[in-house]
Amino acid sequence: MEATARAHTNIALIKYWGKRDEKLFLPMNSSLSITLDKFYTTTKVVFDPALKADRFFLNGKPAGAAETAKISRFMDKIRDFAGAKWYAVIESENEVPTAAGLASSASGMAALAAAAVKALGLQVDGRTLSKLARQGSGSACRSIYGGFVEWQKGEKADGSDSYAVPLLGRDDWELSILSCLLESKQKKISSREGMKRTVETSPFYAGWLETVEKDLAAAKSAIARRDFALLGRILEANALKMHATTLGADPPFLYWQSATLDVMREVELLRERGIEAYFTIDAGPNVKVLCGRKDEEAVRETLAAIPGVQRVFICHPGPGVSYGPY
Ligand code: 2P0
Repeated sequence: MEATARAHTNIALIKYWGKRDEKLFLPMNSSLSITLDKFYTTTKVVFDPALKADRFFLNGKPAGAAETAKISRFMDKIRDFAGAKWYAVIESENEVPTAAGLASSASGMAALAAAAVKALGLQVDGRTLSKLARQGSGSACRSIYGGFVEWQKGEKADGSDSYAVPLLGRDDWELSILSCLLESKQKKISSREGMKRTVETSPFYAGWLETVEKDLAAAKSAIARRDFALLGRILEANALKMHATTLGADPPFLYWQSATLDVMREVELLRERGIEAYFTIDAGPNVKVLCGRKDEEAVRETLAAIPGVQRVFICHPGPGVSYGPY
C-alpha cells in the first residue's frame, strides 16, 4: 500500500510542441530528450482506505487546492488503470529548485506514476509506466528512462502507442548540459497554454509539423554516430523553429528576454573560438547549453559572466526512474 519512487527532469532536444488530444496528452509530434542527473523529484505514496480524498504535500507542506486537484485528477487515471478505489497521502520532495528554471512537472508526474503503481502492488513494464506518466504531463513520459529518450507520438486515438523508448544510456555519451538561469520578471505563459494557442492560431505551426519528424530522424542518426556538431546544429535549429511558431500565434507571444539573446550570441561566439557548444530553450526565457565534458568549465565561466545570467548549473545525463527507500 506504500512505495517511494524517484524520477529526474529531462530537457528536449527535439521539442514536444502541440497536442492532438488534450485529455489523453497525445502529442502532434514525436520528441527527443536527455534526462538530467541533477534535478529530480522523490515521491512517497501511501494508499489508505480510510481517506475521503487525496492529500498532497510538497516539500513538507500541504499543497494548495489547485495543485492538489491537479495531482488528484492524475491519481484518478492511475486508479482507473489499476482498478483501485483508495485515496492516498502523497509526499513529494522536489530537488528541482524553482531557481533552476526547469519545469518539475516531468519529474513530478513520472515519480508519482511510478510510486503509485508500485504501492498498488502492480508490476508494469517501462512502456506502460511511460504511458501512464504521459497522462500527468506529456514530457513526464520521457523521464521514465535515463540518458537519451525518444517519445514516439503514436497513431492510435486511445494513446496505446504513444510512449517513450530509451535510445542511449546515460554513460554512453559524455556530454554536459549547462542550465542558465536568467534574472526573470516576466509573467510566464505555461507551455500547456502556449502550445495550445500556437496549434490553434499560428500559421507557422504547419511548417513546424512539416519538418519536425525530419529533425528527429536527423538527431537520432547524429546520436547513433555520436556526431555532436551535427546534433548541436539540429537541436539549436529545432528550438528556434519551435519559438518561431509562437510569434505567429494570436495573440502572439515570445518566451525570450533580452538576456536570452545575449546567451544565444555568446554560444555563437564560443563556437567561433573553437568550443563546440549549442543552445536550446524551452517554454521560458532560460537557456540550456550543451557542450563536451572537457569544455564544461570554460563554457560555464563564459556564460556566468553574461550580465543577466543569475546562475549556471552543470548537469550530465541522468538515470531513469528508481525505487526507494533512499
Ligand atoms: C518539451 N516542453 O519537449 C517541450 C518543449 C516545453 C517546450 O514538454 O501540457 O509540461 O503537461 O503535457 O510536458 C513542457 O510541456 O506539458 C514541454 P503538458 P509539459 O520539453
